[in-house]
Amino acid sequence: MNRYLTLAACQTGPVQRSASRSETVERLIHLLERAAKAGAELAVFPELALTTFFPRWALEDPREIEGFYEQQLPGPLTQPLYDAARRLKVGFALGFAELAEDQGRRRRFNSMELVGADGATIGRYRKVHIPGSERAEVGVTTHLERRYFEPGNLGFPVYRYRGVRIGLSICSDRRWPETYRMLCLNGAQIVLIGYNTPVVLDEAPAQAHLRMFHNHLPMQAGAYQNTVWVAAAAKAGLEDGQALIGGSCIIAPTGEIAALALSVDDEVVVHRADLDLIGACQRVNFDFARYRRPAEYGLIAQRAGPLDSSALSHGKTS
Ligand code: CDT
Repeated sequence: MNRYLTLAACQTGPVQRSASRSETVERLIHLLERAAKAGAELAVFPELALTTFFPRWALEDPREIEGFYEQQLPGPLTQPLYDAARRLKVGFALGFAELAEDQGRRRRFNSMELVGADGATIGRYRKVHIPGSERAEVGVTTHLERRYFEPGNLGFPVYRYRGVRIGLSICSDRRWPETYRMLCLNGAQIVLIGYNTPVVLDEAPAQAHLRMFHNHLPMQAGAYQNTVWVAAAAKAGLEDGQALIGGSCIIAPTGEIAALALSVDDEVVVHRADLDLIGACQRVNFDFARYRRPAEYGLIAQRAGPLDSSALSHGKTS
């Protein structure tokens, strides 16, 4: 018999700088209620879901900067979301800015927490691929994530939720094949992703029309090549003057988009994920034991470098 887990990608519209944590948490609870009503068993919220995407600014005031981070999850202002998970019996993954204490040193990570249907924390992921710069260049609106976060140090952990193996990943991570590869080699059956992607990056304005294509392309490829379900939630819309793409979606191990958000506002997309599709897709294309050729990959690695006609001649058939 097939096994299923019903997934919800809970996209949010913009979270303006003026919004209080309590207001934002109320919005997230409302989305979780909508997800539960649609039959969802596990929901994903965006990257940095509790605040505006503050790395768009070169902030200087340490107290102001600290206000964007969570020192404790759940804390007094976020506890109602964890209570809602328990009340609704729906787990969630939540992106947030993490201020961690490590051997007397304060460390900042762009993190995502997985919470069970009982409202208890299951585990955490810290974003590995931190894009952008540390310093704003004059005349260039730079994506400044490296000013605020260090690369994650937890690797690519996989956690169990209702017996299903769940991996987490954050925004820029979704563009890297390594993310899906590592999570799936670690056993993930579902990858949950949160993101904030500007429509226009001043470093690459000519690619603005490709932003949605480049959003879905790596997630569909990652799902297909690793035979995994992907659920991805955007923070979308015009946030503090910067437009963020939507396109939240649920992607099958076939690489097909099974459900897609249509707005750039608060929206829930739901799909009942058939977990047996993972094995079916593996058997067709990626049965490692039968089809993988690690010895041949080793040869290719040795040959990498200046083009060598003697190496090429090995491949000749005549
Ligand atoms: N938040 C995040 O990682 N955003 C990046 C865009 C900036 S790349 C300089 C993304 O991959 O969508």
